[in-house]
Amino acid sequence: MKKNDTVLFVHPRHMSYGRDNQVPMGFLGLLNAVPAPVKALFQNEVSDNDLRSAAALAMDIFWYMSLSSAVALARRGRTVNPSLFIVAGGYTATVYAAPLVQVFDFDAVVLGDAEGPFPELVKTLREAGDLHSVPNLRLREKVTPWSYVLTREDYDSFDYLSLSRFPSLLRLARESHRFEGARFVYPFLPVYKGCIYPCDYCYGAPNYQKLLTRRGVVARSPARVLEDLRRLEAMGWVRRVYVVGDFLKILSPEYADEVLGTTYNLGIYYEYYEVPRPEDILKLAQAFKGEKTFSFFTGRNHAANSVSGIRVGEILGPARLAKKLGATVRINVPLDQLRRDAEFLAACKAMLVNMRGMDLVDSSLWYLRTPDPHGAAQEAPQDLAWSLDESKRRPFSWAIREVVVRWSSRGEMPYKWLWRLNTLALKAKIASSYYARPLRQLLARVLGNAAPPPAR
Ligand code: B12
Ligand code: SF4
Repeated sequence: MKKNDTVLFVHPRHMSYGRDNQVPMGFLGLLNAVPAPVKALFQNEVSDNDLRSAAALAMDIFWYMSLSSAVALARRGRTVNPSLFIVAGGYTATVYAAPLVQVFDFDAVVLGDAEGPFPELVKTLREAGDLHSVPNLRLREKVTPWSYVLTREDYDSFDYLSLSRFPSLLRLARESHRFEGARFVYPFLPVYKGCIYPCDYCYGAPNYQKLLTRRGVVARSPARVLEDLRRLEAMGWVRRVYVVGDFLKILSPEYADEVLGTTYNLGIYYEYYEVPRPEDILKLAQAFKGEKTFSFFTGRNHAANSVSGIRVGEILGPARLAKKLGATVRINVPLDQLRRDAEFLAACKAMLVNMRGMDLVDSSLWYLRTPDPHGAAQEAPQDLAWSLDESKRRPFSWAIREVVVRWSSRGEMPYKWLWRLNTLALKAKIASSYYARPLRQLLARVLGNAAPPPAR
């Protein structure tokens, strides 16, 4: 790699998912830390010329839905520019590191935390050094020691918020803050990585996190989080910040007090992983002066079940308090659980009549391939074929989502209507699933069939 060569950062298209504008926080952190000229693009912006003039192509394969697009872009990159160095990182890249370098066109995958290894990789490439000295690398013929683990010091020193190196994301982000409402583009606040809950369907769970990053929970210092919030405030155009990670529950009360013991001229979107105490709602409502959205999980998502049961009923109390404080309330229901769990279905139906003015969100479980003791997907070849296929699939709901996402980004009213319609549709889904079972039983009895077909 020559001294002035560019590293092309590309966020791959999520084939089966209409939310390409969500970019992993870590991608931005690495982009801002790389000691080389960079260009950052969404996949649909990449031209052959970009690929030809770059020395390295770096992609996140964080969510599995980007897998097939990333593989296709790597192929295109290799064809257009055979000497291009192609590298990926993120949860899904880690799990599929071996096939990505052995079967597809990737030269390297950074395993686990990349804050240390990735800038070092770029430096080594620029100096034409020996890649085997860079930790956490899956290369074609070798795995370098997986010795880098993110520390608080490194976490604090990284900048996960600056968008100056990614102009198209900056434009989208600014647009998304023209209106009220949680549009989920930017900024996601980095507070901690990992998780304490043992949800067996999530890479955040301690046993999987250990396999995929070799560590437990790591948090930034509260002073650094506070500094980031002040930075966002100073930008002027940022109306709200997204906190996806219930630090009130997962980190110490002192930590929360240090971050929230002041006020911010910002709004907040916050996901509670467990039923919050009233003070956990009040603290946030007092600290953030702008618009607020509080999101509550029921069922088997975000620890609610693995820790303490379904708790649909318990969520309504805190949700009402949040509403009273002027927040938009989102109740997340894993609709796929309704099919399997009659008790949960009954609890959800009872909840419907009590959630006036609250939004309902489908939080069905998402795909995860179990990592083996080396952090690789078990039964990798079959899994990979399945994942590639799955990440290419474009269900009908994808098309609807594409249209809706575009429409809702046009203004305040379409966005509000979108949520109302979505809530109505999901309510209807719960109610109809609830009545489908007794109806099927009745039908079976009328038709004289002793064994009714099982509920789907
Ligand atoms: C925060 C979060 C989100 C946020 C992401 C915010 C953001 N912009 O980063 C939001 C809410 C947007 C989100 C959405 C979704 N998420 Co999510 N999310 C998480 C969560 C809770 C934490 C992720 C985290 O800690 N990031 C920390 C940051 C700082 O680091 P990082 O971004 O991981 O980046 C590091 C590495 O990944 C790597 N890396 C990343 N990019 C690159 C690029 C290169 C070139 C390199 C070298 C390295 C690299 O290096 C970085 C530095 O170390 C995890 C669960 C968990 N506790 O881990 C689930 C998780 C990652 N999400 C998951 C899923 C499935 C989803 C959704 C599909 C769910 C949904 N209902 O919509 C969507 C998909 C969004 C999309 N558009 O595609 C799954 C992923 C499983 C999988 N294999 O796909 C997880 C593991 C949860 C689960 N249930 O299993 N999520
Ligand atoms: S609480 Fe959420 S982030 Fe933590 S392990 Fe469970 S699903 Fe993953």
